[in-house]
Amino acid sequence: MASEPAAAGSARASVTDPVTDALAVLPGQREESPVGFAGERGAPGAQAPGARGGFEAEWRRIVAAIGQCPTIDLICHVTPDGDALGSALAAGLALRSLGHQVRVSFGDDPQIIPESLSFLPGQELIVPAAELPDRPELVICFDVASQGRLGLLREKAFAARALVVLDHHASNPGFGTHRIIDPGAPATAVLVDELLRRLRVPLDQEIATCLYTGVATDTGSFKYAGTTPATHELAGRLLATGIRQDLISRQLWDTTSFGYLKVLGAALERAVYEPAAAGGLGLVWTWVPYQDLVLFSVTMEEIEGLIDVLRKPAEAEVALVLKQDPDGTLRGSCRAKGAVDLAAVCARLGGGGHSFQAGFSAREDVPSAVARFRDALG
Ligand SMILES: [Mn+2]
Repeated sequence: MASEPAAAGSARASVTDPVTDALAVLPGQREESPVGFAGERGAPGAQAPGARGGFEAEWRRIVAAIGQCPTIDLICHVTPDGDALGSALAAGLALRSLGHQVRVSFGDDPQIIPESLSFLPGQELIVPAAELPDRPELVICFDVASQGRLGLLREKAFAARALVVLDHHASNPGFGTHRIIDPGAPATAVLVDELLRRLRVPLDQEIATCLYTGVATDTGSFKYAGTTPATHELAGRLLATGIRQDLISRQLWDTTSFGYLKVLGAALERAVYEPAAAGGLGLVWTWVPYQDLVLFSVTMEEIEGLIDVLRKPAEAEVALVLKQDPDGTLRGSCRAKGAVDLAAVCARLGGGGHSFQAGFSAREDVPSAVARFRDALG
């Protein structure tokens, strides 16, 4: 069902030469005057810092803080996904174009950029966590749902003169000196788009590629419930720069190694269906032993998408995959279809996330971890 690149390319032949490697930067058309904000805000559940007016005042504080700082550090959460890294890089490229000195970083050592995100522009801005100063001027963090997700950069972020938090996780406890935490936004990249409009930075292909990756990642390619007319309006503006969303999508979702197929096969073979779990709504779970990853030369990030296969059965409301780290720690990823709030379930297990998509980690054997998850489901 994936569209062929030639066909998709020819549909936009006036903008992009289909033969060109579309992920490379082309001299793009620029939107000269960013126009009125279409309004992601006000979605049900949107809270702190309150009504639209609260966001407005906070946005002004943030824009003012940015204007006063020649050097800005942009950080995203550890083990970054497309929304985290795409948001930080888009902001980095934009702020660089305004003449700021920018560094992009995240608190892992070593820093591993998932292969599926290797096409993201602006990676020359990324520096190791150790290269950030101990007391930065201004830190903006993207998609960081809790202080712990800052990893090695936690201390430096809190030592900054100003710490701006742009996030869309409902579970975010609220930290930093400036913050926009908007659960009504389907991706942090949506908030970056608004920041760029307020800074009057036009979208170019590099920035659009980063933002598109963020929005597409967190909306499951515009499939999840958080996707709104405004999300599609944003996607339209991003595509209008001439980016090749067909190649971005293939890279994000439709490219794996052969080894991944073998790990997936073994995980599916191991899958268990528990009809009585989640109050009779049903649970499908499986696990991936670390030795499978070694055997088939597959990385932990390559199996991120495994949960999306496991959540397909109509019989179960909830799906869970436990992935074993080299040290034996189990990382649980779970998905629900709307009847169970997994943010609350995983909070009981010391984790967090969104209502339909959340995670936790456990230092125990697989049966114990599954039993605790089953109990947390109620
Ligand atoms: Mn996100």
